[in-house]
Amino acid sequence: MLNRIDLRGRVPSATELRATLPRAEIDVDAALHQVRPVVEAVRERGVEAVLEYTERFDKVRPAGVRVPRAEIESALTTLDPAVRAALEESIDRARRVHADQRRTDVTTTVAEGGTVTERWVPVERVGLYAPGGLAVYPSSVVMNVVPAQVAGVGSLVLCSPPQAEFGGLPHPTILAAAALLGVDEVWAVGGAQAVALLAYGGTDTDGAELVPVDLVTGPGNIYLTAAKRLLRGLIGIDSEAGPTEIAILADETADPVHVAADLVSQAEHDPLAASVLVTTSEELADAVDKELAVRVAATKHAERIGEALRGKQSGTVLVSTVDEGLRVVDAYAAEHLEIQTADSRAVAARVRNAGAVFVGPYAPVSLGDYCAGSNHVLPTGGYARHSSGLSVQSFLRGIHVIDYSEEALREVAGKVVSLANAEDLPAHGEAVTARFPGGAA
Ligand code: HSO
Ligand code: ZN
Repeated sequence: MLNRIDLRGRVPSATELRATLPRAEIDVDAALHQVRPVVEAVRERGVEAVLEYTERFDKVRPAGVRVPRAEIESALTTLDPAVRAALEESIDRARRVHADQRRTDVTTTVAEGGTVTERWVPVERVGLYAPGGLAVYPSSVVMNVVPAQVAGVGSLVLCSPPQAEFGGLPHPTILAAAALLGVDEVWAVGGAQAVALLAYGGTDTDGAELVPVDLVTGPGNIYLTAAKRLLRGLIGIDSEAGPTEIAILADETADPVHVAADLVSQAEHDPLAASVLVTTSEELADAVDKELAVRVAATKHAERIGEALRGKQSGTVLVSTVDEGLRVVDAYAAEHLEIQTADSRAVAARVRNAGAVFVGPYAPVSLGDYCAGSNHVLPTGGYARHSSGLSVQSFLRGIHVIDYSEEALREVAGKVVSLANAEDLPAHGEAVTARFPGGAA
């Protein structure tokens, strides 16, 4: 079922590997052309333009965009108790993990009387996005809101697309998750319109104000990503999210049923999702293929899963050794990487590039999607080579505070002057010597 690439005995360099390995081609730049007029219209005409695009793209025209508080609260009262308990568990575990990510301010005494402090300050106002589309993601509300709250962000607004079947409100489970997390500002807007509204702000039909945000985080489709790329600078963004990916590094000790189930699980997101198996065992690869055929036929979203698994972005890579496998998965830099080998902990410890690593037979990606406590907003498309997933850090800025006494400045004055002169910027040096009219030395 999966395309097969045989690299046994001839694993190429990391650069060549990047070109060889299966990967979806997502052309965000092409989407920019479609998104630019939407962003412009929202900048010029605010909510009026938002409602027009909502009607066109979401096939519903709500009376307004801001979700009334009563709707958020009532979504919680109608929430299935089992889902409520699961969301509460997910929130609790995520809060515990993210609380440990908090940074403390650090002061370095560089010279006597001279200190530099790195002060961590939360971003003031943040817009969080929870997608609709093929599925609704209350879990993504948790994964965005928890680190922002732990970081101390004072003002949070959640956007999620309106759903025609819920009278133009976001999906009730999204609203219920917001209620559980204590988020009371929710706007029913999706896609590029949402990013534009968050960036420029706007006034709703009933006069409610959306105050522009400083940072937008959260995954979405290619149009949302294009809008983030377009508006980056005016707002900060998290890493651009592409279709989800799972890579599994497995040897002959792996259970083909587990491997197949996990490959299928992430393919469920999107026909463009990537499921990649890297294995030393041809027998395992064959057994996984067999198991995939059975599982795909039996599961609910067989059509998009089949498309994702057969797509050129998915496949099996055969390697001779686990070491070679590590080179392959490092070059691929998956959003999610499972290690299903003998001594999986030791192998996992050697991984350099991945959004998140899942160790051994009992840590499937679905656990991380919902209830491990880790964050599921992770770098895709090879971005794991240079970026991290969402964390408390994503919502903080480190400000350097420089505090020098007269004596501490005097001591280093000559060095500042020398460097200023070397750059032909003598006024820089003069800003120091002006403080010591009798000479610094
Ligand atoms: N696997 C997705 C997150 C998710 N899965 C949400 C289910 N719900 C991207 O990490
Ligand atoms: Zn998932």
